[in-house]
Amino acid sequence: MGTDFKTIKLKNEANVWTLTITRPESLNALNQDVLSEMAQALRLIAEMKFEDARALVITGEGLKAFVAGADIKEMQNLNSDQAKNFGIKGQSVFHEIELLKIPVIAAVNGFALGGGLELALACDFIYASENAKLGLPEVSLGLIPGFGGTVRLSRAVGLRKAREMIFSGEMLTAQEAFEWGLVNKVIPQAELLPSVYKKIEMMISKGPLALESSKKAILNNWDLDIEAASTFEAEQFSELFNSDDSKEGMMAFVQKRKAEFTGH
Ligand code: CO8
Repeated sequence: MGTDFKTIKLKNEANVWTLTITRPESLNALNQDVLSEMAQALRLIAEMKFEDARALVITGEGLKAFVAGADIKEMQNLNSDQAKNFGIKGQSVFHEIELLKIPVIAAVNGFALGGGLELALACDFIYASENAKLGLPEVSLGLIPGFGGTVRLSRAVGLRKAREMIFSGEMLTAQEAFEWGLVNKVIPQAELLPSVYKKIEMMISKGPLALESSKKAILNNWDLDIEAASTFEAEQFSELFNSDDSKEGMMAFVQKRKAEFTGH
Protein backbone atom coordinates (compact mmCIF):
# COMPACT_ATOMS: atom_id res chain seq x y z
CA MET A 1 0.00 0.00 0.00
CA GLY A 2 1.24 3.51 -0.84
CA THR A 3 2.00 4.68 2.68
CA ASP A 4 5.38 6.27 1.96
CA PHE A 5 4.67 9.62 3.60
CA LYS A 6 7.12 12.37 4.59
CA THR A 7 5.18 14.46 7.07
CA ILE A 8 2.89 11.86 8.61
CA LYS A 9 3.12 8.21 9.64
CA LEU A 10 0.31 5.74 9.12
CA LYS A 11 0.43 2.58 11.22
CA ASN A 12 -1.93 -0.35 11.40
CA GLU A 13 -2.24 -2.63 14.40
CA ALA A 14 -5.04 -5.19 14.32
CA ASN A 15 -6.93 -2.95 11.84
CA VAL A 16 -6.88 0.02 14.17
CA TRP A 17 -5.03 2.77 12.31
CA THR A 18 -2.92 5.53 13.82
CA LEU A 19 -2.09 8.67 11.85
CA THR A 20 0.79 10.56 13.47
CA ILE A 21 1.88 14.00 12.29
CA THR A 22 5.67 13.89 12.28
CA ARG A 23 7.10 17.42 12.26
CA PRO A 24 8.12 17.67 15.94
CA GLU A 25 10.76 20.32 15.10
CA SER A 26 7.83 22.61 14.18
CA LEU A 27 5.53 21.26 16.90
CA ASN A 28 3.75 19.29 14.14
CA ALA A 29 2.46 22.46 12.47
CA LEU A 30 0.17 21.86 9.52
CA ASN A 31 1.66 22.94 6.19
CA GLN A 32 0.41 22.18 2.67
CA ASP A 33 2.32 18.87 2.58
CA VAL A 34 0.81 17.63 5.85
CA LEU A 35 -2.71 18.45 4.66
CA SER A 36 -2.10 16.74 1.29
CA GLU A 37 -0.69 13.63 2.93
CA MET A 38 -3.51 13.54 5.46
CA ALA A 39 -6.02 13.72 2.60
CA GLN A 40 -4.24 10.81 0.90
CA ALA A 41 -4.18 8.74 4.10
CA LEU A 42 -7.85 9.40 4.82
CA ARG A 43 -8.76 8.35 1.28
CA LEU A 44 -6.84 5.08 1.71
CA ILE A 45 -8.71 4.35 4.92
CA ALA A 46 -12.10 5.39 3.51
CA GLU A 47 -11.68 2.91 0.66
CA MET A 48 -10.88 -0.05 2.91
CA LYS A 49 -13.31 -2.83 3.71
CA PHE A 50 -14.74 -2.57 7.21
CA GLU A 51 -12.69 -5.49 8.54
CA ASP A 52 -9.46 -3.78 7.44
CA ALA A 53 -10.16 -0.44 9.12
CA ARG A 54 -12.11 -0.43 12.37
CA ALA A 55 -11.00 2.87 13.92
CA LEU A 56 -8.51 5.70 13.50
CA VAL A 57 -6.40 7.52 16.07
CA ILE A 58 -4.88 10.90 15.19
CA THR A 59 -1.92 12.15 17.23
CA GLY A 60 1.31 14.13 17.01
CA GLU A 61 4.91 12.97 17.33
CA GLY A 62 6.87 13.76 20.48
CA LEU A 63 5.94 14.67 24.02
CA LYS A 64 5.31 18.38 23.45
CA ALA A 65 2.69 18.91 20.78
CA PHE A 66 -0.30 17.35 19.13
CA VAL A 67 -0.34 20.13 16.51
CA ALA A 68 0.60 23.76 17.31
CA GLY A 69 -1.53 25.10 14.46
CA ALA A 70 -1.20 25.88 10.81
CA ASP A 71 2.42 26.50 9.79
CA ILE A 72 2.81 30.23 10.43
CA LYS A 73 6.13 30.40 8.57
CA GLU A 74 4.49 29.05 5.41
CA MET A 75 1.28 31.00 5.93
CA GLN A 76 2.96 34.41 6.26
CA ASN A 77 3.77 34.40 2.53
CA LEU A 78 0.21 33.77 1.34
CA ASN A 79 -1.93 36.37 -0.38
CA SER A 80 -5.67 36.49 0.22
CA ASP A 81 -6.58 34.06 -2.61
CA GLN A 82 -3.91 31.59 -1.55
CA ALA A 83 -5.07 31.88 2.07
CA LYS A 84 -8.62 31.10 0.98
CA ASN A 85 -7.44 27.98 -0.87
CA PHE A 86 -5.39 26.90 2.14
CA GLY A 87 -8.37 27.41 4.45
CA ILE A 88 -10.69 25.45 2.17
CA LYS A 89 -8.13 22.66 1.87
CA GLY A 90 -7.90 22.32 5.65
CA GLN A 91 -11.66 22.49 6.06
CA SER A 92 -12.20 19.78 3.47
CA VAL A 93 -9.54 17.43 4.89
CA PHE A 94 -11.06 17.78 8.36
CA HIS A 95 -14.55 17.18 6.99
CA GLU A 96 -13.28 13.90 5.48
CA ILE A 97 -12.52 12.82 9.06
CA GLU A 98 -16.15 13.38 9.99
CA LEU A 99 -17.31 11.44 6.95
CA LEU A 100 -15.23 8.34 7.73
CA LYS A 101 -17.48 5.43 8.68
CA ILE A 102 -15.33 4.48 11.65
CA PRO A 103 -14.68 6.13 15.03
CA VAL A 104 -11.84 8.67 14.92
CA ILE A 105 -10.25 9.64 18.24
CA ALA A 106 -7.86 12.56 18.75
CA ALA A 107 -5.07 11.62 21.17
CA VAL A 108 -3.96 15.12 22.15
CA ASN A 109 -0.47 14.68 23.57
CA GLY A 110 0.53 18.32 24.10
CA PHE A 111 -0.27 21.67 22.44
CA ALA A 112 -3.43 21.62 20.32
CA LEU A 113 -3.55 25.18 19.07
CA GLY A 114 -5.26 26.88 16.16
CA GLY A 115 -5.48 24.38 13.31
CA GLY A 116 -4.40 21.70 15.81
CA LEU A 117 -7.47 22.19 17.97
CA GLU A 118 -9.58 22.48 14.82
CA LEU A 119 -8.24 19.08 13.75
CA ALA A 120 -9.05 17.57 17.14
CA LEU A 121 -12.56 19.09 17.00
CA ALA A 122 -13.23 17.30 13.70
CA CYS A 123 -12.48 13.95 15.37
CA ASP A 124 -15.30 12.08 17.11
CA PHE A 125 -13.89 12.89 20.54
CA ILE A 126 -10.71 13.89 22.31
CA TYR A 127 -8.58 12.20 24.97
CA ALA A 128 -5.82 14.49 26.23
CA SER A 129 -2.60 14.05 28.17
CA GLU A 130 -2.20 15.96 31.45
CA ASN A 131 0.32 18.38 29.86
CA ALA A 132 -1.99 19.27 26.93
CA LYS A 133 -2.90 22.90 26.27
CA LEU A 134 -5.77 23.71 23.97
CA GLY A 135 -6.72 27.00 22.34
CA LEU A 136 -7.47 29.04 19.26
CA PRO A 137 -4.82 31.80 19.44
CA GLU A 138 -5.35 33.09 15.88
CA VAL A 139 -6.38 36.61 17.04
CA SER A 140 -2.84 37.00 18.43
CA LEU A 141 -1.68 36.74 14.80
CA GLY A 142 -4.36 39.15 13.56
CA LEU A 143 -6.33 36.20 12.14
CA ILE A 144 -9.36 34.09 13.00
CA PRO A 145 -9.70 30.30 13.05
CA GLY A 146 -9.94 29.11 9.45
CA PHE A 147 -10.11 25.31 9.54
CA GLY A 148 -13.63 25.06 10.97
CA GLY A 149 -12.92 26.42 14.47
CA THR A 150 -15.61 29.09 14.44
CA VAL A 151 -18.11 26.38 13.51
CA ARG A 152 -17.14 23.40 15.63
CA LEU A 153 -15.90 25.04 18.84
CA SER A 154 -19.23 26.71 19.62
CA ARG A 155 -21.01 23.44 18.93
CA ALA A 156 -18.64 21.70 21.32
CA VAL A 157 -18.61 24.13 24.24
CA GLY A 158 -21.45 26.58 23.52
CA LEU A 159 -21.38 30.06 22.01
CA ARG A 160 -20.26 31.99 25.07
CA LYS A 161 -17.28 29.81 25.94
CA ALA A 162 -16.29 29.67 22.27
CA ARG A 163 -16.37 33.46 22.06
CA GLU A 164 -14.25 33.74 25.22
CA MET A 165 -11.66 31.32 23.84
CA ILE A 166 -11.54 32.87 20.36
CA PHE A 167 -11.62 36.54 21.46
CA SER A 168 -8.92 36.05 24.12
CA GLY A 169 -6.77 33.52 22.27
CA GLU A 170 -6.04 31.99 25.68
CA MET A 171 -5.11 28.35 26.11
CA LEU A 172 -7.01 25.98 28.38
CA THR A 173 -5.20 23.38 30.42
CA ALA A 174 -6.28 19.78 29.79
CA GLN A 175 -8.22 19.84 33.07
CA GLU A 176 -10.04 23.06 32.13
CA ALA A 177 -10.83 21.63 28.69
CA PHE A 178 -12.25 18.57 30.43
CA GLU A 179 -14.40 20.76 32.66
CA TRP A 180 -15.63 22.66 29.58
CA GLY A 181 -16.64 19.40 27.89
CA LEU A 182 -14.08 19.82 25.12
CA VAL A 183 -12.02 16.83 26.17
CA ASN A 184 -13.57 13.51 27.22
CA LYS A 185 -10.74 12.32 29.46
CA VAL A 186 -7.41 13.55 30.85
CA ILE A 187 -4.69 10.94 31.15
CA PRO A 188 -0.99 10.89 32.13
CA GLN A 189 1.12 11.25 28.96
CA ALA A 190 2.54 7.71 29.08
CA GLU A 191 -0.93 6.18 29.35
CA LEU A 192 -2.59 8.29 26.67
CA LEU A 193 -2.33 5.97 23.67
CA PRO A 194 -2.93 2.76 25.68
CA SER A 195 -6.12 4.34 27.09
CA VAL A 196 -7.28 5.37 23.62
CA TYR A 197 -6.64 1.88 22.22
CA LYS A 198 -8.45 0.30 25.17
CA LYS A 199 -11.54 2.43 24.53
CA ILE A 200 -11.36 1.59 20.83
CA GLU A 201 -11.15 -2.13 21.59
CA MET A 202 -14.44 -1.82 23.43
CA MET A 203 -16.11 0.21 20.67
CA ILE A 204 -15.10 -2.09 17.84
CA SER A 205 -16.49 -5.13 19.62
CA LYS A 206 -19.92 -3.60 18.87
CA GLY A 207 -21.76 -3.79 15.55
CA PRO A 208 -19.74 -1.89 12.92
CA LEU A 209 -22.86 -0.91 10.97
CA ALA A 210 -24.36 0.47 14.18
CA LEU A 211 -21.22 2.55 14.80
CA GLU A 212 -21.32 3.85 11.23
CA SER A 213 -25.01 4.65 11.46
CA SER A 214 -24.74 6.39 14.84
CA LYS A 215 -21.80 8.50 13.60
CA LYS A 216 -23.82 9.47 10.52
CA ALA A 217 -26.94 10.32 12.54
CA ILE A 218 -25.04 12.46 15.07
CA LEU A 219 -23.24 14.40 12.31
CA ASN A 220 -26.38 14.86 10.22
CA ASN A 221 -28.63 15.79 13.14
CA TRP A 222 -26.53 18.26 15.13
CA ASP A 223 -27.98 21.34 13.45
CA LEU A 224 -31.38 20.09 12.28
CA ASP A 225 -34.67 20.91 13.95
CA ILE A 226 -36.06 18.15 16.17
CA GLU A 227 -38.56 16.89 13.58
CA ALA A 228 -36.11 16.57 10.71
CA ALA A 229 -33.51 15.05 13.02
CA SER A 230 -35.98 12.53 14.43
CA THR A 231 -37.04 11.53 10.91
CA PHE A 232 -33.42 10.92 9.94
CA GLU A 233 -32.83 8.93 13.12
CA ALA A 234 -35.90 6.76 12.43
CA GLU A 235 -34.61 6.04 8.90
CA GLN A 236 -31.18 5.06 10.19
CA PHE A 237 -32.64 3.01 13.03
CA SER A 238 -35.06 1.09 10.81
CA GLU A 239 -32.49 0.46 8.06
CA LEU A 240 -30.39 -1.47 10.56
CA PHE A 241 -33.23 -3.98 10.87
CA ASN A 242 -32.26 -5.17 7.37
CA SER A 243 -28.78 -6.11 8.58
CA ASP A 244 -27.51 -9.52 9.71
CA ASP A 245 -25.73 -7.73 12.54
CA SER A 246 -28.90 -6.40 14.17
CA LYS A 247 -30.49 -9.86 13.98
CA GLU A 248 -27.33 -11.39 15.47
CA GLY A 249 -27.05 -8.69 18.17
CA MET A 250 -30.60 -9.11 19.40
CA MET A 251 -30.54 -12.91 19.11
CA ALA A 252 -27.26 -13.05 21.07
CA PHE A 253 -28.87 -11.00 23.86
CA VAL A 254 -31.86 -13.34 24.01
CA GLN A 255 -29.59 -16.41 23.94
CA LYS A 256 -27.33 -14.88 26.63
CA ARG A 257 -24.15 -15.07 24.56
CA LYS A 258 -21.68 -12.61 23.01
CA ALA A 259 -22.70 -11.34 19.57
CA GLU A 260 -20.50 -12.19 16.57
CA PHE A 261 -20.80 -9.25 14.21
CA THR A 262 -19.80 -9.53 10.53
CA GLY A 263 -20.47 -5.99 9.33
CA HIS A 264 -23.32 -7.14 7.08
N1 CO8 B 1 3.92 27.24 12.75
C1 CO8 B 1 5.22 27.15 12.42
N2 CO8 B 1 6.18 26.87 13.32
C2 CO8 B 1 5.80 26.67 14.59
C3 CO8 B 1 4.48 26.76 15.00
C4 CO8 B 1 3.49 27.05 14.00
N3 CO8 B 1 2.17 27.12 14.28
N4 CO8 B 1 4.40 26.54 16.33
C5 CO8 B 1 5.66 26.32 16.74
N5 CO8 B 1 6.52 26.39 15.69
C6 CO8 B 1 7.98 26.23 15.70
C7 CO8 B 1 8.68 27.43 16.34
O1 CO8 B 1 8.81 28.46 15.42
C8 CO8 B 1 9.99 26.79 16.75
O2 CO8 B 1 10.80 26.67 15.61
P1 CO8 B 1 12.35 27.19 15.67
O3 CO8 B 1 13.01 26.25 16.63
O4 CO8 B 1 12.80 27.03 14.27
O5 CO8 B 1 12.31 28.59 16.17
C9 CO8 B 1 9.60 25.38 17.17
O6 CO8 B 1 8.34 25.13 16.56
C10 CO8 B 1 9.42 25.21 18.67
O7 CO8 B 1 8.51 26.20 19.11
P2 CO8 B 1 8.84 27.28 20.27
O8 CO8 B 1 10.31 27.49 20.37
O9 CO8 B 1 7.99 28.46 20.03
O10 CO8 B 1 8.35 26.46 21.54
P3 CO8 B 1 7.84 27.07 22.93
O11 CO8 B 1 7.77 25.92 23.87
O12 CO8 B 1 8.64 28.25 23.32
O13 CO8 B 1 6.35 27.59 22.61
C11 CO8 B 1 4.13 27.43 21.68
C12 CO8 B 1 5.36 26.67 22.25
C13 CO8 B 1 3.48 28.24 22.79
C14 CO8 B 1 3.17 26.40 21.14
C15 CO8 B 1 4.60 28.39 20.55
O14 CO8 B 1 5.40 27.65 19.64
C16 CO8 B 1 3.48 29.03 19.76
O15 CO8 B 1 2.86 29.96 20.24
N6 CO8 B 1 3.24 28.51 18.53
C17 CO8 B 1 2.24 29.09 17.63
C18 CO8 B 1 0.84 28.74 18.08
C19 CO8 B 1 -0.19 29.39 17.18
O16 CO8 B 1 -0.30 30.60 17.09
N7 CO8 B 1 -0.98 28.56 16.46
C20 CO8 B 1 -2.01 29.04 15.57
C21 CO8 B 1 -1.46 29.15 14.19
S1 CO8 B 1 -2.61 29.89 13.07
C22 CO8 B 1 -3.67 28.66 12.69
O17 CO8 B 1 -3.56 27.55 13.15
C23 CO8 B 1 -4.77 29.01 11.74
C24 CO8 B 1 -5.50 27.77 11.21
C25 CO8 B 1 -6.42 28.14 10.07
C26 CO8 B 1 -5.65 28.54 8.86
C27 CO8 B 1 -6.58 29.00 7.77
C28 CO8 B 1 -5.81 29.65 6.64
C29 CO8 B 1 -6.66 30.52 5.80
